[in-house]
Amino acid sequence: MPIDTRLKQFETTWVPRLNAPLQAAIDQDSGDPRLAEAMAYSVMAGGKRLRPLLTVATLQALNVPFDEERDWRPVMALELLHTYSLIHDDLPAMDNDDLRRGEPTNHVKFGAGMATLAGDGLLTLAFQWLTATDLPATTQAQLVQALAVAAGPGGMVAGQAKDVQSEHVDLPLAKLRVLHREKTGALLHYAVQAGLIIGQAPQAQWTPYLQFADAFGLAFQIYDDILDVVGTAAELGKATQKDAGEAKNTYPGKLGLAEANQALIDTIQTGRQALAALPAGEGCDLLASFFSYFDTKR
Ligand code: GRG
Repeated sequence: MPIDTRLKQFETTWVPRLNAPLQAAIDQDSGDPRLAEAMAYSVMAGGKRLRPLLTVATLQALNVPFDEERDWRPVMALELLHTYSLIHDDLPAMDNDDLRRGEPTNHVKFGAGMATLAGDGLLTLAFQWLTATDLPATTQAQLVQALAVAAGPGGMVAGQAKDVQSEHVDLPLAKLRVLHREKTGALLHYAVQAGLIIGQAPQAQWTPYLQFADAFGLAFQIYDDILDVVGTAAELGKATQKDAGEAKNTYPGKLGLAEANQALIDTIQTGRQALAALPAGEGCDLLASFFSYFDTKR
């Protein structure tokens, strides 16, 4: 099966299944209707669910069946946390964006105070959901620890702090890499790690999965930067070197568009090589299919 078909089939099956209980679960766990509305507004706004999909795919690669009752909340916790990061990133005090996924941002709709609280609520609820499960207590503790490391001041928040400080600074590529790894890569790393923890895979088996996750995270960042420079995927062929040069703290800004594209291709190759260490089969092919998110045909 072509890898993009495999990914599309996986999304068609799993995105509706992961989404179905969300609204009711957020309502049930919120003590204030307006807060619940603000939280659900962004969670239900049409995100790709990339991170929980990676967790479910990792469980499939481990041949661990998904138990709705036990696994849904811990798996979706990461989507709550990801949504918090987007809401806070859009706030007037940060990027001050009016639109996200083509709709008014949370603070435009609910005001900056309520948007801040919606983000706070989602961040906290994520950790509640990691422990709202019959998984063993040690597994729950591992999930809490790993997500705190990925999302906190040693991970995503550190990346965001570097981003805030570098607005008018031309970063060298090595520093840009660290910023991206923390800001975006850490949560994608955790998405796969969560599958390994929930699936209770022995740590001796983790390395190729996490190498795949880190290659995927880096490819995601390079691709996001390329799209930032060239606009939509349909316009990829039309971007010029001048466009790339104007976007300073991006991979195309540092490397030029052609070299950034080559770095994307090389990174995908590294991720595929990591997966080659896993037992061949459906699960392994499914993880590889995630690379079809990136259009490298330029
Ligand atoms: C505010 C602490 C704090 C952190 C914010 C993740 C982040 C840090 C900011 C988002 C800025 C941004 C656009 C980063 C690029 C990578 C990224 C996270 C893109 C959005 O992820 P997708 O494509 O989004 O998975 P959807 O909309 O599908 O959920």
